[in-house]
Amino acid sequence: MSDFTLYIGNRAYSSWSLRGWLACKIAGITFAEKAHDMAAADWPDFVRAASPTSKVPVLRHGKVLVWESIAIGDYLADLFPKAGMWPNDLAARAQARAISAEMHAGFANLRSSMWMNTRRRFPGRGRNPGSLADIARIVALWDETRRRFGAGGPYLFGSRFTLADAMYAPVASRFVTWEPELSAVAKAYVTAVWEHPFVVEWRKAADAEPWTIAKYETPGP
Ligand SMILES: N[C@@H](CCC(=O)N[C@@H](CS)C(=O)NCC(=O)O)C(=O)O
Repeated sequence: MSDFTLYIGNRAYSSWSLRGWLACKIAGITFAEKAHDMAAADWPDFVRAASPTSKVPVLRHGKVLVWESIAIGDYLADLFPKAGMWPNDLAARAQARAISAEMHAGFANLRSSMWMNTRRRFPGRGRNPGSLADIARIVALWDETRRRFGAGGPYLFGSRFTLADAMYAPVASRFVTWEPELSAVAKAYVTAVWEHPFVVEWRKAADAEPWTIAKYETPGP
């Protein structure tokens, strides 16, 4: 039996859950998934029992509990150094950590105006000065990272899908849903992430999920 359990919310909407789940997949571990509907009446009980912050994802590994998506990635990268979860080259690794931290800490306007819904398309919606400024910064950092470190493959650091890609996978999903204007490099990167086998597996599981949350199902005014 697996010694790892990952607690997550709705696969269609929970972008942080996707990041933690991708970290587990990149690490190559076998893990149990405990998913729960964030709109269910007993969600507060579920999340309070699972997580010290009442947020998901949370990874339990035996007696070790790790919360915060970025910390889950780092824990697994320390545990499995051969998995290559961060790039090996020091400059690339610094870039990967910096852009991952930037994602973890920022882009609040994009996150609130263009939420993740892997099942839906709202082309052209969600655009406002704040979300467009966040998108411009993300496109700039993707363009720069791909140009400096991306040779040899379609991901931010080339052929290997790293924790930095895991951090930005929900953004790629948002861009599929909301279809903002993107550079050619950013468009190609979105397609590569959307078609990555781990992301396809997550999307299929999201499609099969019986839960919907009404406020994430329409694009708003
Ligand atoms: N900074 C946290 C964010 C986690 C987070 O906000 N998770 C959301 C789901 S995507 C959550 O659990 N929200 C609790 C709730 O809605 O009750 C991380 O990186 O894991």
